[in-house]
Amino acid sequence: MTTTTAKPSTLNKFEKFKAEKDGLAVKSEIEQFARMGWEAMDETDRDHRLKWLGVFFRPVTPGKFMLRMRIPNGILTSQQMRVLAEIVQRYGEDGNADITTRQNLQLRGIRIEDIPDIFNRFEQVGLTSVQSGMDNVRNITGSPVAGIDRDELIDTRELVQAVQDTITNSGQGNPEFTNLPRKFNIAIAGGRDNSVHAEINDLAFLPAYKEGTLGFNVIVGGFFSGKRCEAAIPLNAWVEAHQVVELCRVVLEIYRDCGLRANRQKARLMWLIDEWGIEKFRSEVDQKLSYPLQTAAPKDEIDWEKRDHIGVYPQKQEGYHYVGLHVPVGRLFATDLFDLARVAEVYGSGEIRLTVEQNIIIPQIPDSRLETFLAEPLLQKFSTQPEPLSRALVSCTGSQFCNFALIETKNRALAMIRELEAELCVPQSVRIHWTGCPNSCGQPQVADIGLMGTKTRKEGKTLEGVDLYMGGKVGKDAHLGQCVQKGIPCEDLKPILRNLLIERFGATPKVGA
Ligand code: SRM
Ligand code: SF4
Repeated sequence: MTTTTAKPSTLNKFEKFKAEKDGLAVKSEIEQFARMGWEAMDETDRDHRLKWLGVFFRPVTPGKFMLRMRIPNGILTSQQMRVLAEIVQRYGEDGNADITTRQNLQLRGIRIEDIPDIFNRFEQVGLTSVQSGMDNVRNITGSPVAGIDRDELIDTRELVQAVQDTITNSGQGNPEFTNLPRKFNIAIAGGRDNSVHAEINDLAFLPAYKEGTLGFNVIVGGFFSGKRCEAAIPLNAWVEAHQVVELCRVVLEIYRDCGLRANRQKARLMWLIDEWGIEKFRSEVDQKLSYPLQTAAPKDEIDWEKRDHIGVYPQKQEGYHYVGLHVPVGRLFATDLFDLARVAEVYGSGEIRLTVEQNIIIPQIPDSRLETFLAEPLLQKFSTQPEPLSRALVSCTGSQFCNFALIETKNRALAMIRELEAELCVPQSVRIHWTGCPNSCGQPQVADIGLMGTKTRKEGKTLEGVDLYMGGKVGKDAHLGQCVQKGIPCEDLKPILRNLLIERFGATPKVGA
C-alpha cells in the first residue's frame, strides 16, 4: 500500500523488515508459532511483527509476553472483562493487567502457546488486540463519560468505534493501515474538559459550534518522543460528526503515502507537517476528501478545567450515577478484574470504563443501589475518595517490564506518594506523572509535576534519577510542561517534591510528621 520510493539499501531496519513481510502477515502463522514456542521463532517475527497483533515480546521477562488490547473509547463489558480475568488468572503470579494512559488494557504473563486460544476467546466476545503496537494507530480515546455526562456536547462512543472499525477492518486487521511510517494517535473529545488530552495526539477532534451546528475543530501533529515533544496545532478545519471517519482515513492515507520514513526519530506526522507547512498539508487533505473542508470554527468548546471522574456523579439519565474508582497506578490483578466484572453487573449495566488517568468508571448505577455499591469491599482497594496526591498519580510501566526504562516507576511512584501523604496535608490534588524514559508514555509534560526517568551520577556512582518537569496544563488552555531540573537522583527526590508541594501547591506539614 505504501508508496515509499527509497531503495531497499537505504531503508532503515524497520522499513526493511516491513517491506519484506507486512507485520499483519503473522496473523496466519500464529498456530505455528504457538507450536514451535518463543525460543524457536524467527526473531523479527517474535520481537517486532507480533506487535501488529498486539503481542509484545518482553526482553525483561522472556517467554512471558504482554498483550496490548484495543478498547475503543475505553469501554468494555463485564463479559469481556471476565474473559480477560480468566486469561490473566491462568498465569498466576506472572499475570496482571495495567490500565494504560490511552484508556486501554495491557495483559501480562501471556505465553505464546496460548495465543491462538486467547484470540478465539477474544473473537467470541468482540475483543481485539490487532494493530495496537508498532507502526499502527493506537487505541482511539474518547470521552470516558460519553453518553452519561450531564454536560456532554457530543457522544463519542459510536464515532470512536467507527474509526477503529475502519482502521482495523472491524478487528480483523486492515493491511491498508498496517504500514504507517510510525505510530499514530487519534483522540475524540466530546465534553467541555478535554478528558482525552487531545493536544498530545497526532490527530484530534475538539467539540466546536459553527453557525449553530455542533461539530469538531481538528488539530494535528501532537506527539511526544525522546527527541522532540509538540502539542498539536490547528488544521484550520471544522467537520461534522459524520465526516470524522473519512477525515481520519484521508489523513492516515496521506501520512502513509507521504510521511517521512528515512529516520524513525523524525517520522511522526508533525515532521511531515514541518516539511510541507500546515497550509499545504491542509490542502492535500481537502483535495482527497469527498466533501469540501470547512475552515475552523472561531473557538472550541473546551472551557472547563479537566475532571478526573473519581467519585460519585449523577448521570444525564435521571436516577442513575456513575462512580469513578481510583486504581493505584492502573495495576489490576485477576481477582480485581473478576470483581470489577461482578460489581458492574450487580450494580450497573455490566459496563466498565477506563480513563487516561489509569482509573475505572462504573456507570449506570441506579440511585437505589448506590449505597450498597459504595459499601462493597472492592472500594477499600479502589477508592472513590483517595488522598489528593494518590488521586492524580499516573505512571508508565517502567523497568519491571519495559526494556527502554531507565528507572523503576510504578512501585517507586506509589511508595513515594504514600510517604509524602504521611507527612503532608495537601489541599488539592496535584497531578504527578512518572515516566521511565524520554519516550514519555507516562506523559510527564501534561502533569503539574512530571518525573522522567534518567541515569544520573552521584559520588562517582551511576544512579536511577529523574528530570523534573513542571507546568503542564490540561483541560481549558492546555499546554505542555517544561523540564526545569535535570538528573535528580531518585534517592534525593522526596525532599525536593516535599518542598515543591509546600511552596507551589499549598501543602502543610502534618503535626508530628
Ligand atoms: Fe508508549 C513505546 C508503554 C502510551 C510514547 N510504550 C512503548 C513500549 C511499547 C516500548 C516497549 O516495547 O517496551 C512500552 C511497552 C512497555 C510495557 O511493557 O508496558 C510502552 N505507552 C506504554 C503504556 C503502556 C504506558 C502506560 O503505562 O500507560 C501506554 C500504552 C498506551 C496504549 O494503550 O496504547 C503508552 N506511549 C504512550 C504515550 C501516551 C499517549 O499516547 O498519550 C506516548 C506519548 C505520546 C505519543 O506517542 O506521541 C508514548 N511509547 C512512546 C514512544 C515514543 C514515540 C516516538 O514517536 O518516538 C515509544 C517508543 C517507540 O515507539 O519507538 C513507546
Ligand atoms: Fe517504557 Fe519508557 Fe514508555 Fe515508560 S516511558 S513504558 S519506560 S518506553
